Amino acid sequence: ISDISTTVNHDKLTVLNVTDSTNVYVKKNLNQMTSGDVCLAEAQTAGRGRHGRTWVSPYGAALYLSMYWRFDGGHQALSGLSLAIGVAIARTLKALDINDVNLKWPNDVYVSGRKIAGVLIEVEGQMGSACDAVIGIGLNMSLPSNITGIDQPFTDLQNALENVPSRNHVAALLIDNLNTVLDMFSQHGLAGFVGEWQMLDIFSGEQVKLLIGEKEVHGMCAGINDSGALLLDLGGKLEAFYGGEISVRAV
Ligand code: BT5
Repeated sequence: ISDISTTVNHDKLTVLNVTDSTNVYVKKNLNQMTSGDVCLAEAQTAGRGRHGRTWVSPYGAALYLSMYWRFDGGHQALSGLSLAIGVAIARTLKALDINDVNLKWPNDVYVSGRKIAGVLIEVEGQMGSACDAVIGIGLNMSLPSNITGIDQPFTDLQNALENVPSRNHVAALLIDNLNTVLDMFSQHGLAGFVGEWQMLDIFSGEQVKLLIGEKEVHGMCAGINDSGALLLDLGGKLEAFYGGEISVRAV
């Protein structure tokens, strides 16, 4: 199978057969990209998660998608972007009639308590000036039953639905939702998505522990703010926690 690149109404769609990572492909071709351009692949040999983790990417079993978007406001214009992208993925799953969809701060998408999709956003550009964002999404469709290497509960569309829609259909829905969300996010930031995100929050109102490096903080999940920080109720006092190397666990 050969790689294909097509451009319709300025939207470029590149479909690769096997690549290391669709995010890497977009980053290598930044100077040919305009906002909304997409790269898809059948398989990734070095699919990446955050903080050097691996995204298991078997052939033909999932969507491996990266969208390019240019932000004029510099890095601070991107705060909360991964949460807005989570909303775009949740809308896509709901449009496919999957109801038990949840988001976990900052970037995981769950169906019936199992991870179905992840988001990796990589940003290039100087502080303070316009920057280039590569928004990578892995969305499991029909993973092989003997799959190994995923060290947490996971699922795919095949598990969640009786009739699995075509990958093209899912890709088109996702790309449409991403464009809608990114158009609004570029103008108004995360504010317009906070309510929807909180409705989907897997830990809403629950006691959790945050692991911040060596430190642990216990509190009750109280949603997010307009910058995308996680709000924890620490016994009557709300505290905001910003991204980086923080993970949230149930207690
Ligand atoms: C993520 O990282 O969830 C971001 C994943 C982004 C993948 C896309 S695919 C297209 C684009 N190109 C890339 O190279 N990457 C992006 P993180 O939150 O660090 O989660 C990683 C963890 O998820 C792993 O440590 C495993 O526990 C789990 N995991 C790995 N592969 C998985 C899969 N296929 N399905 C569900 N969970 C998986």
